[in-house]
Amino acid sequence: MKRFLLLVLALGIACAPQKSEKEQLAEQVKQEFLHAWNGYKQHAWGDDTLKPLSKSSKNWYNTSLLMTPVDAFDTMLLMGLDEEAAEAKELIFSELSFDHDFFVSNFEITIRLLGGLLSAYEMDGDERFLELAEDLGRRLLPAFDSATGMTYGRVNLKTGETNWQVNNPAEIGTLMIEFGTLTKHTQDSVFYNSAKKAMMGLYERRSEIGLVGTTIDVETGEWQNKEAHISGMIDSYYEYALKSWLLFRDEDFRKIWKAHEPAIEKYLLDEVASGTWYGRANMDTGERTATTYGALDAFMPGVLVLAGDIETAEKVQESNFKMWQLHGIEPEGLNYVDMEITSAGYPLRPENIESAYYLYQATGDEKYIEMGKVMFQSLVEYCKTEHGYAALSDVTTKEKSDDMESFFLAETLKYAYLLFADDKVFDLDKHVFNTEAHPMRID
Ligand code: DMJ
Repeated sequence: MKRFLLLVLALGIACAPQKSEKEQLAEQVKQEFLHAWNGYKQHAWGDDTLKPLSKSSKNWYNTSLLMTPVDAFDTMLLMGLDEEAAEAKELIFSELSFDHDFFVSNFEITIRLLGGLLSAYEMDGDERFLELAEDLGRRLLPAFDSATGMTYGRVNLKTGETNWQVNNPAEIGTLMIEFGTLTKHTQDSVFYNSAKKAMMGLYERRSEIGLVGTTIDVETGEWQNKEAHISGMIDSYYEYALKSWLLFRDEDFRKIWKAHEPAIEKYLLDEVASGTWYGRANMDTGERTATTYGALDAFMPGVLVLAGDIETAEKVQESNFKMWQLHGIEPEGLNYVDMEITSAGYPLRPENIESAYYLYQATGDEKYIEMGKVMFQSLVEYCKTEHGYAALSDVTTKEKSDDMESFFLAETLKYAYLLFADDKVFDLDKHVFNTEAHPMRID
């Protein structure tokens, strides 16, 4: 009898479902998320972000706007971290107020906080998230008050004063998903219409060859810097043109994307010996101005997947991964012709892993899991600290800096988790991610 029981036990163990490598990786990402969140809890609770080396905290402005908890909340829900989500929620409802007399970045506050509150509302259903989002949205509206409809970069949350008249396409054109979703839930069209007007204002000022530059005066509509690229200061304008169409099915957004897509391919896409990259060019002539690429540019394969151009997406992602492997973790800037670093930091950015996630969703090719695994493991190896995760000031020396951006929890670990997790965890076909990885439901 005893022998029989032992046999049954042994068979039971042998038949117990083994966790696949992907499931194990997803679990590891979740544990690393918890490690980073616990660092925030221990040393930065109630403030905007954790300073992981000095074990302290910092605020963006003179009062905390709870950047990390709001940005991280929907990742917790996706990971099934219900206890952590409940404590973040309690903190948000007891502490978060936007009634402050200081200027904020309209773009950053929109993508991180407005986006975070709206996805929290859609996923959790608590009306208080929507109330906060609406209050914030109304306080940001004065930023749209310019002669062209394009937004000022900074707005005072209490007085509605604005400044930062010379703004850039990313900050003007990365508001539609959040303000459009706010209209959907409040039925007040002012949000959708304002964000659309800002985006159309930019689109109407594209060059004859279909590109936009780096900075523009929102009162005069004159371009101040005419360098075109897909990097920081322009990047998510293109992302939002396509995604706004997918989310709202408004043909005007498709028109914007379709006007820019061929120009980006013709003048910015660059096939050289080291791979396929995006360079920089003059927006009027298309003449190459620089061959620099970097961590921020790495978002493009993800957008190309949504646009249906898998072939280009795959080629650029090969280059993205090459950039990552050059020093074991990607630099902020790289000259892709001589492969020399132009900017050595790594602030825990998500874009490379994000693109691997989209490509895996589209192709099912295991090589994207392998890429994600390498990227995730190097994050753990080089950026993990005793009390969280730290940015690198130099990817060649791996020297750390005292900073853990909220997008590490909102985006980097979310995309890593979703790349490895079971498909049932999240349905990409029914959502559009804002540029801070906050999912908005398509319906
Ligand atoms: C995030 O705030 C967003 O992804 C934005 O579009 C670009 N910068 C960071 C991540 O790199």
